[in-house]
Amino acid sequence: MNAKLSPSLSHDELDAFWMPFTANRHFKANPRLLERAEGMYYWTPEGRQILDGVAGLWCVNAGHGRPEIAAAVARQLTTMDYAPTFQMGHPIAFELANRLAEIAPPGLDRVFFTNSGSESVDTALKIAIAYQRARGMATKTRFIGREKGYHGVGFGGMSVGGMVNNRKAFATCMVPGVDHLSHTLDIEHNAYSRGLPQWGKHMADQLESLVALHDASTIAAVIVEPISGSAGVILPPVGYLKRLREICDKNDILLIFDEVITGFGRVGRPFAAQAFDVTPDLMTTAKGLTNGAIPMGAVFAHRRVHDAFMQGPEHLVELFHGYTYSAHPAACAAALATLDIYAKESLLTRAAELAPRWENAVHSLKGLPHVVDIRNYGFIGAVELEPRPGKPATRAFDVFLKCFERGVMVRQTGDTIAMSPPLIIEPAQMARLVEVVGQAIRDTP
Ligand code: PXG
Repeated sequence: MNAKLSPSLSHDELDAFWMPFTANRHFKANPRLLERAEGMYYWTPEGRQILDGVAGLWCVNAGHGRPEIAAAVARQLTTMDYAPTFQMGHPIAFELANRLAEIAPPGLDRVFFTNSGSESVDTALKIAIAYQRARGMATKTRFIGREKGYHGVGFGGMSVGGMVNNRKAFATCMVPGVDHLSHTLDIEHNAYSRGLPQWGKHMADQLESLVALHDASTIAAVIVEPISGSAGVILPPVGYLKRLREICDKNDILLIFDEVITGFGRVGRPFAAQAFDVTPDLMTTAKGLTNGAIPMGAVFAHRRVHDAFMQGPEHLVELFHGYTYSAHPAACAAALATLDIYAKESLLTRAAELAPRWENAVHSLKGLPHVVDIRNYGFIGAVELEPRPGKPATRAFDVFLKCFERGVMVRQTGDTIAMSPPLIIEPAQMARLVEVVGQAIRDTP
């Protein structure tokens, strides 16, 4: 344990780390430090126990501190710390790709490794463009994203994403040729839906309008999160994703599902594609792939997409793309150990079994002051609060802070409180999580 990470960490010691997606000045005036983690809990340097209501950041699906993962990584690092995957290979990279293909949606059995969700998204976008060119459709270069979408922070992901604060400072640097569908959040029609909202399938028809506007011959791919996470948990209306699939098929456009948060059991199946019975052509993942223990991402490509590249002279590189750490041995070891845990403990389907209980727990917050909507699916829950007039996001931020003071970690985004616990959560912990969130909402004016 790091002796310096103590309650007495001074303000000066906090300055050097420019923290990501953080109100740095506020944080450094009121630091919230985590020092140790096991199972469903974190502990602060002062020894306070914090119930993890968000699986770290939607990634620690099997719970914290799994010794099997630590042992596999340690073993791998002492056996072979690093090996390149450019024109070379190591056995566990192939083993992992095969294991992932086994749980993938039908046909998505070709796997490209990255180090994060953002890299997975940019990789998928590049594969989409290069695929269209490889099959002689080089004019198909546009992307269609969606408002409120989050696809990481690379230039590609930012451009297809639709979260204004993530875009506005970089507005002049957007990838050209991107248009956006409307988001599907409609509280007026769908407030307090349990699971997927019934209303709103027709919103997918907007894709027809965008195709008519730009022409199918210019569009490479549509990218959406099956369930938007970062924007505050936005669910697809029943039939919406199927309709997107139909329109993509009709117009020869690739469909990319960004499953960075929905992947690896979050929605009660290995992937949302299976939960919603809609198979994309490309699927981006990260986070739960290694239980958050080692950074890693993976893009699943349909075999048809992959095979379009496998032409021309065999000694030539087919896709000029990849990372020094693609399929890093330590990450492969972490992912294999994680998949073993998921299989042994049936974690990839546990959220489906416990979804009714989770749904009831989350919806018990209905009727509390300022609550205007509650949304849930699998082990995902969100409470939407009415914004304070002229001060958006401050109410939910105060609720987040109160929860942390009282021993529960949730995520705040805008005026939404999001919950996405490790998939090992027990009913008593669900009750505790929701009770603390409820009390914090009651006590926040
Ligand atoms: N796609 C999706 C759908 C994501 O949710 C990324 C891509 C990017 O992944 P990396 O590994 O590059 O961060 C994400 C990341 C939140 C939250 O509070 C969600 C993410 C990251 C940080 C916070 O909901 N998701």
